[in-house]
Amino acid sequence: MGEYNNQHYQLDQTIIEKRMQTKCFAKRIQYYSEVDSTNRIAKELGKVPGNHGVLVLAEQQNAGRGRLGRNWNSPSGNGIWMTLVLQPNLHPGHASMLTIVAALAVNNAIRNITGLDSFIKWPNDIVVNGKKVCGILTEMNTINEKLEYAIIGIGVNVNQDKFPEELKDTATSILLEGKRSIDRIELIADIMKHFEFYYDVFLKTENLIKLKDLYNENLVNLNRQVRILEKDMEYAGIALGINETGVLLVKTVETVEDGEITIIKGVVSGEVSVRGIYGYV
Ligand code: BT5
Repeated sequence: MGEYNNQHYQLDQTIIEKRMQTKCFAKRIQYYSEVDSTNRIAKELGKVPGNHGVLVLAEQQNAGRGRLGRNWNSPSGNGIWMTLVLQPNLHPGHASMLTIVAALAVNNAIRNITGLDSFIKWPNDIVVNGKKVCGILTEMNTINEKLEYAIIGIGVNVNQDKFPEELKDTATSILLEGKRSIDRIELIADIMKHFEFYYDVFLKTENLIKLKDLYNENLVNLNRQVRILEKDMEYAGIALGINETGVLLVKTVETVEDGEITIIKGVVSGEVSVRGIYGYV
Protein backbone atom coordinates (compact mmCIF):
# COMPACT_ATOMS: atom_id res chain seq x y z
CA MET A 1 0.00 0.00 0.00
CA GLY A 2 2.32 2.70 1.33
CA GLU A 3 2.87 5.79 -0.75
CA TYR A 4 6.13 5.65 -2.65
CA ASN A 5 8.21 8.58 -3.65
CA ASN A 6 8.61 8.71 -7.41
CA GLN A 7 11.24 11.37 -7.19
CA HIS A 8 13.83 8.62 -6.99
CA TYR A 9 12.57 6.75 -10.03
CA GLN A 10 14.38 7.69 -13.22
CA LEU A 11 12.39 8.17 -16.37
CA ASP A 12 13.05 5.12 -18.50
CA GLN A 13 12.55 5.31 -22.25
CA THR A 14 11.32 1.77 -22.91
CA ILE A 15 9.06 1.68 -19.88
CA ILE A 16 7.47 4.98 -20.90
CA GLU A 17 6.98 3.91 -24.52
CA LYS A 18 5.12 0.83 -23.33
CA ARG A 19 2.84 2.86 -21.12
CA MET A 20 1.63 5.19 -23.88
CA GLN A 21 -2.01 4.69 -24.76
CA THR A 22 -1.74 6.56 -28.05
CA LYS A 23 -1.78 5.70 -31.73
CA CYS A 24 1.21 7.79 -32.70
CA PHE A 25 2.20 10.45 -30.14
CA ALA A 26 5.23 9.44 -28.07
CA LYS A 27 5.29 5.89 -29.34
CA ARG A 28 8.94 6.68 -29.97
CA ILE A 29 10.80 8.52 -27.26
CA GLN A 30 14.26 10.01 -27.41
CA TYR A 31 15.46 10.24 -23.84
CA TYR A 32 18.34 12.25 -22.37
CA SER A 33 19.52 12.30 -18.79
CA GLU A 34 20.75 15.85 -19.42
CA VAL A 35 20.35 18.11 -22.41
CA ASP A 36 20.49 21.83 -23.14
CA SER A 37 16.88 22.07 -24.32
CA THR A 38 14.48 19.41 -25.59
CA ASN A 39 13.12 22.02 -28.02
CA ARG A 40 16.56 22.32 -29.61
CA ILE A 41 16.80 18.55 -30.14
CA ALA A 42 13.20 18.39 -31.40
CA LYS A 43 13.99 20.99 -34.07
CA GLU A 44 16.79 18.78 -35.38
CA LEU A 45 14.43 15.81 -35.47
CA GLY A 46 11.73 17.90 -37.10
CA LYS A 47 13.93 18.41 -40.17
CA VAL A 48 14.11 14.66 -40.77
CA PRO A 49 11.03 13.21 -42.46
CA GLY A 50 9.31 10.39 -40.61
CA ASN A 51 9.70 11.82 -37.12
CA HIS A 52 6.09 12.87 -36.64
CA GLY A 53 5.05 11.95 -33.10
CA VAL A 54 8.55 11.48 -31.65
CA LEU A 55 8.83 12.74 -28.09
CA VAL A 56 12.07 14.19 -26.78
CA LEU A 57 12.27 13.82 -23.01
CA ALA A 58 14.95 14.91 -20.57
CA GLU A 59 15.55 14.32 -16.90
CA GLN A 60 17.25 17.70 -16.74
CA GLN A 61 17.78 20.72 -19.01
CA ASN A 62 20.73 23.02 -18.50
CA ALA A 63 19.43 25.65 -20.93
CA GLY A 64 15.66 25.21 -20.83
CA ARG A 65 13.92 28.03 -22.64
CA GLY A 66 10.70 29.98 -22.33
CA ARG A 67 9.26 32.46 -24.79
CA LEU A 68 11.25 35.49 -25.96
CA GLY A 69 14.54 33.95 -24.87
CA ARG A 70 13.52 33.64 -21.22
CA ASN A 71 14.94 30.85 -19.08
CA TRP A 72 13.00 27.79 -18.01
CA ASN A 73 14.13 26.30 -14.71
CA SER A 74 14.43 22.52 -15.32
CA PRO A 75 16.21 20.74 -12.46
CA SER A 76 16.86 17.00 -12.38
CA GLY A 77 14.51 14.40 -11.00
CA ASN A 78 11.32 16.33 -10.39
CA GLY A 79 9.89 17.68 -13.58
CA ILE A 80 8.60 16.74 -16.97
CA TRP A 81 10.68 18.43 -19.63
CA MET A 82 9.57 17.20 -23.02
CA THR A 83 8.99 18.27 -26.62
CA LEU A 84 6.73 16.60 -29.15
CA VAL A 85 7.78 16.67 -32.81
CA LEU A 86 4.93 17.16 -35.30
CA GLN A 87 5.14 17.23 -39.08
CA PRO A 88 1.53 17.90 -39.97
CA ASN A 89 -0.03 18.93 -43.20
CA LEU A 90 -1.13 22.20 -41.68
CA HIS A 91 -1.19 25.79 -42.88
CA PRO A 92 1.78 27.50 -41.13
CA GLY A 93 -0.51 30.31 -40.02
CA HIS A 94 -2.55 27.80 -38.05
CA ALA A 95 0.32 26.14 -36.19
CA SER A 96 0.35 28.54 -33.24
CA MET A 97 -3.05 27.13 -32.26
CA LEU A 98 -1.18 23.96 -31.28
CA THR A 99 -0.21 25.76 -28.07
CA ILE A 100 -3.91 26.09 -27.23
CA VAL A 101 -4.50 22.42 -28.04
CA ALA A 102 -1.55 21.39 -25.88
CA ALA A 103 -2.66 23.59 -22.98
CA LEU A 104 -6.08 21.99 -23.03
CA ALA A 105 -4.48 18.54 -22.97
CA VAL A 106 -2.07 19.29 -20.13
CA ASN A 107 -4.77 20.94 -18.04
CA ASN A 108 -7.11 17.99 -18.44
CA ALA A 109 -4.38 15.48 -17.70
CA ILE A 110 -3.30 17.31 -14.54
CA ARG A 111 -6.92 17.42 -13.34
CA ASN A 112 -7.40 13.77 -14.22
CA ILE A 113 -4.25 12.41 -12.60
CA THR A 114 -3.94 14.69 -9.58
CA GLY A 115 -7.48 15.86 -8.84
CA LEU A 116 -6.11 19.42 -8.53
CA ASP A 117 -8.18 22.34 -9.81
CA SER A 118 -5.76 23.48 -12.47
CA PHE A 119 -6.64 26.21 -14.96
CA ILE A 120 -5.32 27.51 -18.26
CA LYS A 121 -3.78 30.94 -18.37
CA TRP A 122 -3.91 32.04 -21.99
CA PRO A 123 -2.02 31.28 -24.07
CA ASN A 124 0.64 28.98 -22.72
CA ASP A 125 0.50 28.47 -18.95
CA ILE A 126 -1.25 26.10 -16.60
CA VAL A 127 -1.80 27.43 -13.10
CA VAL A 128 -2.81 25.93 -9.78
CA ASN A 129 -3.85 28.22 -6.93
CA GLY A 130 -2.67 31.23 -8.89
CA LYS A 131 0.83 29.93 -9.58
CA LYS A 132 2.42 28.49 -12.71
CA VAL A 133 2.79 24.74 -12.77
CA CYS A 134 3.40 24.35 -16.53
CA GLY A 135 4.61 26.39 -19.48
CA ILE A 136 4.38 25.55 -23.17
CA LEU A 137 6.64 26.73 -25.98
CA THR A 138 5.64 25.99 -29.57
CA GLU A 139 8.16 26.66 -32.31
CA MET A 140 7.99 25.93 -36.01
CA ASN A 141 9.80 26.14 -39.32
CA THR A 142 8.53 26.58 -42.86
CA ILE A 143 10.10 25.74 -46.21
CA ASN A 144 8.61 27.46 -49.27
CA GLU A 145 5.63 28.53 -47.18
CA LYS A 146 4.93 24.94 -46.16
CA LEU A 147 5.19 23.85 -42.56
CA GLU A 148 8.29 21.68 -42.14
CA TYR A 149 7.69 20.96 -38.46
CA ALA A 150 6.01 22.28 -35.35
CA ILE A 151 7.49 21.31 -32.03
CA ILE A 152 5.60 21.63 -28.79
CA GLY A 153 7.75 21.99 -25.68
CA ILE A 154 5.99 21.27 -22.41
CA GLY A 155 7.49 21.84 -18.98
CA VAL A 156 5.56 20.60 -15.94
CA ASN A 157 6.70 21.12 -12.35
CA VAL A 158 5.84 17.81 -10.73
CA ASN A 159 7.74 16.86 -7.59
CA GLN A 160 9.76 19.97 -6.71
CA ASP A 161 9.47 20.87 -3.04
CA LYS A 162 10.97 24.32 -3.50
CA PHE A 163 11.84 26.88 -6.16
CA PRO A 164 14.66 29.39 -6.55
CA GLU A 165 14.05 32.74 -4.89
CA GLU A 166 13.14 34.54 -8.13
CA LEU A 167 10.40 32.03 -8.97
CA LYS A 168 8.86 31.19 -5.63
CA ASP A 169 6.10 33.81 -5.78
CA THR A 170 4.85 32.73 -9.20
CA ALA A 171 5.86 29.06 -9.65
CA THR A 172 4.53 25.95 -7.98
CA SER A 173 4.55 22.17 -8.43
CA ILE A 174 2.00 19.41 -8.27
CA LEU A 175 3.70 18.15 -5.11
CA LEU A 176 3.48 21.53 -3.37
CA GLU A 177 -0.20 21.98 -4.26
CA GLY A 178 -1.40 18.37 -3.93
CA LYS A 179 0.81 17.41 -0.97
CA ARG A 180 1.85 14.15 -2.61
CA SER A 181 4.36 13.18 -5.24
CA ILE A 182 3.04 11.60 -8.39
CA ASP A 183 4.29 9.20 -11.02
CA ARG A 184 5.65 11.35 -13.82
CA ILE A 185 5.23 8.57 -16.37
CA GLU A 186 1.51 8.32 -15.66
CA LEU A 187 1.16 12.05 -16.22
CA ILE A 188 3.23 12.02 -19.42
CA ALA A 189 1.05 9.20 -20.78
CA ASP A 190 -2.15 11.03 -19.92
CA ILE A 191 -0.93 14.30 -21.44
CA MET A 192 -0.05 12.48 -24.67
CA LYS A 193 -3.39 10.68 -24.76
CA HIS A 194 -5.34 13.92 -24.36
CA PHE A 195 -3.07 15.80 -26.73
CA GLU A 196 -3.49 13.24 -29.51
CA PHE A 197 -7.25 13.24 -29.08
CA TYR A 198 -7.61 17.04 -29.20
CA TYR A 199 -5.03 17.29 -31.98
CA ASP A 200 -7.14 15.01 -34.19
CA VAL A 201 -10.19 17.17 -33.50
CA PHE A 202 -8.20 20.32 -34.30
CA LEU A 203 -6.76 18.93 -37.56
CA LYS A 204 -10.18 18.24 -39.02
CA THR A 205 -11.01 21.94 -39.23
CA GLU A 206 -7.61 23.55 -38.56
CA ASN A 207 -9.33 25.74 -36.04
CA LEU A 208 -10.61 25.58 -32.49
CA ILE A 209 -14.32 25.60 -33.23
CA LYS A 210 -14.87 22.28 -31.45
CA LEU A 211 -12.43 22.97 -28.60
CA LYS A 212 -12.91 26.60 -27.67
CA ASP A 213 -15.82 26.12 -25.28
CA LEU A 214 -13.92 23.51 -23.30
CA TYR A 215 -10.84 25.73 -23.32
CA ASN A 216 -12.80 28.75 -22.11
CA GLU A 217 -14.45 26.74 -19.31
CA ASN A 218 -10.95 26.13 -17.99
CA LEU A 219 -9.62 29.64 -18.47
CA VAL A 220 -8.40 31.13 -15.20
CA ASN A 221 -9.17 34.72 -16.16
CA LEU A 222 -12.54 34.15 -17.77
CA ASN A 223 -14.81 37.16 -17.22
CA ARG A 224 -12.20 38.69 -14.95
CA GLN A 225 -10.28 41.90 -15.23
CA VAL A 226 -6.89 41.44 -16.88
CA ARG A 227 -4.00 43.59 -17.96
CA ILE A 228 -2.59 43.01 -21.42
CA LEU A 229 1.12 43.73 -21.62
CA GLU A 230 2.33 44.33 -25.15
CA LYS A 231 5.78 45.42 -26.21
CA ASP A 232 5.26 49.16 -25.82
CA MET A 233 1.85 49.42 -24.23
CA GLU A 234 -0.42 48.08 -21.55
CA TYR A 235 -4.19 48.13 -21.23
CA ALA A 236 -6.88 46.62 -19.04
CA GLY A 237 -10.11 44.84 -19.86
CA ILE A 238 -12.33 41.86 -19.17
CA ALA A 239 -11.19 38.53 -20.66
CA LEU A 240 -14.09 37.01 -22.60
CA GLY A 241 -12.33 33.84 -23.75
CA ILE A 242 -10.81 32.72 -27.03
CA ASN A 243 -12.45 32.56 -30.43
CA GLU A 244 -12.02 29.75 -32.95
CA THR A 245 -8.60 31.01 -34.03
CA GLY A 246 -7.19 31.12 -30.51
CA VAL A 247 -7.30 34.91 -30.25
CA LEU A 248 -8.17 36.13 -26.74
CA LEU A 249 -11.13 38.50 -26.79
CA VAL A 250 -10.89 41.32 -24.28
CA LYS A 251 -13.59 43.88 -23.58
CA THR A 252 -12.12 47.33 -23.04
CA VAL A 253 -13.57 50.74 -22.51
CA GLU A 254 -12.05 53.63 -24.40
CA THR A 255 -12.59 57.30 -23.79
CA VAL A 256 -13.68 59.28 -26.82
CA GLU A 257 -14.57 62.95 -27.24
CA ASP A 258 -18.13 62.71 -26.00
CA GLY A 259 -17.93 59.79 -23.60
CA GLU A 260 -16.81 56.21 -23.53
CA ILE A 261 -17.19 53.32 -25.92
CA THR A 262 -16.83 49.60 -25.35
CA ILE A 263 -14.55 47.76 -27.75
CA ILE A 264 -13.82 44.04 -28.05
CA LYS A 265 -10.15 43.66 -28.82
CA GLY A 266 -8.57 40.51 -30.15
CA VAL A 267 -5.26 39.75 -28.48
CA VAL A 268 -2.95 37.65 -30.62
CA SER A 269 -0.42 35.46 -28.83
CA GLY A 270 3.21 36.21 -29.47
CA GLU A 271 4.90 39.06 -27.77
CA VAL A 272 2.17 39.59 -25.26
CA SER A 273 1.53 38.63 -21.64
CA VAL A 274 -1.70 38.59 -19.67
CA ARG A 275 -1.72 39.45 -16.00
CA GLY A 276 -4.33 39.78 -13.31
CA ILE A 277 -5.02 43.25 -12.03
CA TYR A 278 -2.90 42.78 -8.91
CA GLY A 279 -0.44 40.10 -9.96
CA TYR A 280 0.38 37.10 -12.06
CA VAL A 281 -3.19 35.74 -12.33
C1 BT5 B 1 7.02 29.36 -21.00
O1 BT5 B 1 7.59 30.54 -21.37
O2 BT5 B 1 6.25 29.22 -20.09
C2 BT5 B 1 7.43 28.17 -21.87
C3 BT5 B 1 8.18 27.14 -21.08
C4 BT5 B 1 8.47 25.90 -21.91
C5 BT5 B 1 9.38 24.95 -21.20
C6 BT5 B 1 9.55 23.65 -21.93
S1 BT5 B 1 10.40 22.46 -20.99
C7 BT5 B 1 10.59 21.45 -22.37
C8 BT5 B 1 10.87 22.36 -23.55
N1 BT5 B 1 12.28 22.64 -23.70
C9 BT5 B 1 12.57 23.93 -23.51
O3 BT5 B 1 13.71 24.43 -23.56
N2 BT5 B 1 11.43 24.61 -23.23
C10 BT5 B 1 10.27 23.74 -23.27
P1 BT5 B 1 7.19 31.96 -20.78
O4 BT5 B 1 5.74 32.17 -20.84
O5 BT5 B 1 8.08 32.92 -21.49
O6 BT5 B 1 7.60 31.86 -19.26
C11 BT5 B 1 8.95 31.91 -18.85
C12 BT5 B 1 8.96 32.50 -17.45
O7 BT5 B 1 8.44 31.54 -16.51
C13 BT5 B 1 10.38 32.79 -16.94
O8 BT5 B 1 10.78 34.08 -17.31
C14 BT5 B 1 10.23 32.65 -15.44
O9 BT5 B 1 9.70 33.83 -14.87
C15 BT5 B 1 9.16 31.59 -15.30
N3 BT5 B 1 9.72 30.25 -15.04
C16 BT5 B 1 10.93 29.73 -15.38
N4 BT5 B 1 11.03 28.46 -15.02
C17 BT5 B 1 9.86 28.13 -14.44
C18 BT5 B 1 9.36 26.94 -13.86
N5 BT5 B 1 10.05 25.79 -13.82
N6 BT5 B 1 8.10 26.98 -13.36
C19 BT5 B 1 7.35 28.10 -13.40
N7 BT5 B 1 7.78 29.25 -13.91
C20 BT5 B 1 9.02 29.27 -14.45
